[in-house]
Amino acid sequence: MSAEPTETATESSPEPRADIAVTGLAVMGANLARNFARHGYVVAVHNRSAERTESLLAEHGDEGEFVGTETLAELVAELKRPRRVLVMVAAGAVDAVIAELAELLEPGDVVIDGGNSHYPDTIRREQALAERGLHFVGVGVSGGEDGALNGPAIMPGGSPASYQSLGPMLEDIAADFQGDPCCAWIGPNGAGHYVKMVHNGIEYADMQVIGEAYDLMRQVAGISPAEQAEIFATWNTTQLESYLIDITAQVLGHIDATTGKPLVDVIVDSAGQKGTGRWTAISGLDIGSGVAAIAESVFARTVSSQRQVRAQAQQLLSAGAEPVTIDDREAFIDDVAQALYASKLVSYAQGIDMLTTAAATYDWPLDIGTIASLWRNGCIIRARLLDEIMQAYGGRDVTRHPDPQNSGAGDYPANLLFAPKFTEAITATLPAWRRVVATGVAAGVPVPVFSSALAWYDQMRAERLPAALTQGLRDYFGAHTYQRVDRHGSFHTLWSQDRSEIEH
Ligand code: NBP
Repeated sequence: MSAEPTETATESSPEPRADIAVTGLAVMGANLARNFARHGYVVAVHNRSAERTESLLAEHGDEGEFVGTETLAELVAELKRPRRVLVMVAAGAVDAVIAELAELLEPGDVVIDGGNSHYPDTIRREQALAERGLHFVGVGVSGGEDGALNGPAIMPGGSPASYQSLGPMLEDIAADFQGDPCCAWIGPNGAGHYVKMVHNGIEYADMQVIGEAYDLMRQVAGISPAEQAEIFATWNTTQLESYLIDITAQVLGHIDATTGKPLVDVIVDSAGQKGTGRWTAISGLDIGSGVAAIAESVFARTVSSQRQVRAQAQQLLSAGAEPVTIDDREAFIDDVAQALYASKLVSYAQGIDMLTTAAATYDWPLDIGTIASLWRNGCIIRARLLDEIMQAYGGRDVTRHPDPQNSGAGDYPANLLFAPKFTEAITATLPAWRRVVATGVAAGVPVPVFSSALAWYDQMRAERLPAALTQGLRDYFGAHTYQRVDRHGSFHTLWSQDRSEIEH
């Protein structure tokens, strides 16, 4: 769209003319505002401190039509009806900003929270605003700074009615994959933020398994970061092809200008986290979905950040491991690639299990095929695999909203690994996957997610689990009862008496 002069609030036109407003102009808000403007929308912008508004207008005002404002009241006054206000402020400020906006808006208007809010907050906020006749849309946005500007993956929750008004705009600014926008209505209230949270949980696991592959190749086979940059670049032409594998090649190949060492060697080995991985693990426990590999990847970051106690452990705790030698380097590299792929598949299988379990828990009509389609581009976990997952779950159909209480039925595989393509794919990795985990254990190189994913796989396929013994123990100390394989009912053994069995 042609550049037009920007205006300040004091010069604003009498008729509201902005299509959308953005408040909160830090990196994400400013880039989303620019993205809307570049797509021809008139964008009213506001930030608590005016400097950010001024610099957005000064540096990027020619990219489209912006209307700068200094207060939320001015911002709202610039908007055409129904008013749509995108809130992109830090998590702690969301409630206060929404409360102020709610006083300024009218029934039918739409408040959009595009930050990484926790889904219970989104459920609460949606309910509170609905009571005032306002639509509240919790939107998951993935793709970081670059995605926000050039096309993120967008996961909107909220009412279907709000999507009618807002959806086309979001689809315009989203990334696309072969013509499909990476944006579709996810489900009511907190569904969009929930799906974004699970996306982030998978992202944690994805990054951790990449780290474990790197660490094994480095520590066991002595493969340098520069050599690994080549290996990861090659992997990016295989079934592992993904954004994260691509940028791994770039980070590993980068040399620190100050020291001349690989950059990865001068970065402190303590990983940060902002909470979405932790929320994913907690939600998995809350709703009863076994997301052990995802949770393990969150714990791996936590352990990495315990630097003081790690320093002590390095002094006090030995490996007790024999040196492991790798006779066939190429075969080892190939094994690691297989283990990486298998662990990644398990992470996705666990993430999808969370979605189907959450659908039933919160009564959200989540469509896995469509959700996978949104993750094919724009977001951090974009990967070749996502297109295949989408196909395994019936392809993309934005009109399909499965019965939340029965979303494992019909054409859906009850687990990702039950889709024939993935059953076959994971089966092919098994010998290599087991060798790699065994090598890590033997060498004392930690592989928490490779091994957790394999343990999950073996638990799922096991004919008998030691849970039977657990139940026996629970009955012994707590009279918790157990069920029998040969009869219906609940039973208790009178452990402290004659050890006869009674039925409860
Ligand atoms: P930040 O999360 O860093 O928040 C900064 C913004 O919040 C500024 O506009 C700031 O205004 C505003 N703000 C604060 Br702090 N306190 C406020 C208050 N009391 N009232 C009004 N405004 C207030 O911004 P971000 O990194 O752009 O992220 C925005 C959201 O998007 C977050 O929820 C984040 O988790 C999410 N997200 C970020 C990424 C990413 O890659 N960064 C990706 C996906 C999602 P000020 O300028 O006056 O201080």
